[in-house]
Amino acid sequence: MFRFKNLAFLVLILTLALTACAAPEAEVGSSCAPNCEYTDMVFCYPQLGAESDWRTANTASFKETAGDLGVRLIFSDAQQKQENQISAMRSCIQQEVDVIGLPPVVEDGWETVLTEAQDAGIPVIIVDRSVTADNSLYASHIGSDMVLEGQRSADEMNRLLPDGGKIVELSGTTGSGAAVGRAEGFRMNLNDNIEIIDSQTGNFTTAEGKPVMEAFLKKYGDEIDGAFIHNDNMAIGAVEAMKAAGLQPGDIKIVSVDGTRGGFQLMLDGWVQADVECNPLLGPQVYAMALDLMNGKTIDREVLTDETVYYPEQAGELLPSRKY
Ligand code: GYE
Repeated sequence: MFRFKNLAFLVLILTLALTACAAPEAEVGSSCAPNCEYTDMVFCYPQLGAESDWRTANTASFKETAGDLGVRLIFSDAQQKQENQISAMRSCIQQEVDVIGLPPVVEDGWETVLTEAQDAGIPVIIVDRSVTADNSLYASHIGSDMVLEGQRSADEMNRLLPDGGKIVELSGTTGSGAAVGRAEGFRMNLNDNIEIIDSQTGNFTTAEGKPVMEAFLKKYGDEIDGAFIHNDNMAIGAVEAMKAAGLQPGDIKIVSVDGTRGGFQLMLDGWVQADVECNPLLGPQVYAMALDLMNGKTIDREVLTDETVYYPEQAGELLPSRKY
């Protein structure tokens, strides 16, 4: 009896010691798991800004889908400032939301706030652009393969300038996953006889794209054979600058990215020769994954959007049915 008591005591002490040493685990599923429904979900989306038509369509996708499904959406607009996104995330953590979707304005600097979310047991889905933080700090990434978009853009430029030439690059927001990936992929596939003579950011906006192209035209005159432009909104600005400088459609071959209605119109008017698709309509997919996370289901750690390239010949037929 005495011996048994001793053994039981030892087991108790060992159990307590082991529990105390165990690493803290992220919460698995919500209290409604495994039967959570969309109407149980509070979803936080600290949107990065409203810089482009792509972004407007992305925001609409999250708002409309939330309405359709009955998800309670906490939405904010960070006006392209990382510190605003971080404070919006902190406010969502305080409100104990179920899941956070983060479209990060830039790649770096997310470790601290992602750790805070993890410690609070709130899973984060990185949406659209990527982060450099270790992937143990977030649940998954859903978005486009930006490197592939850059490679496709280079393939088009190679086709448009078979004898080589000089090109300029109008890049997206400095340090953003979209700009970094597209620049990298583009350089991977670009033919050796095509030289990138300059590269400047237009921050993904029409307003900033225009003066960048104006400056390129002033500096290089008719030396420029082509332009790789990281999104359609900057292409709209660049074309305004080209028109003002007296250029005609096709004088400078343009490859753009996104596939928005604005980009399609530029193709119809002859200014853009290829538009590499980037799909902003991610709401349904992201909410479905968020629900799986609430229900404690296993999810894919990386989900890349299936995309294509659009050409001027298709633009007229497709434009009326384009959603963004
Ligand atoms: O291409 C651009 C937007 O991150 C993929 O951001 C997105 C990019 C998109 O401003 O238009």
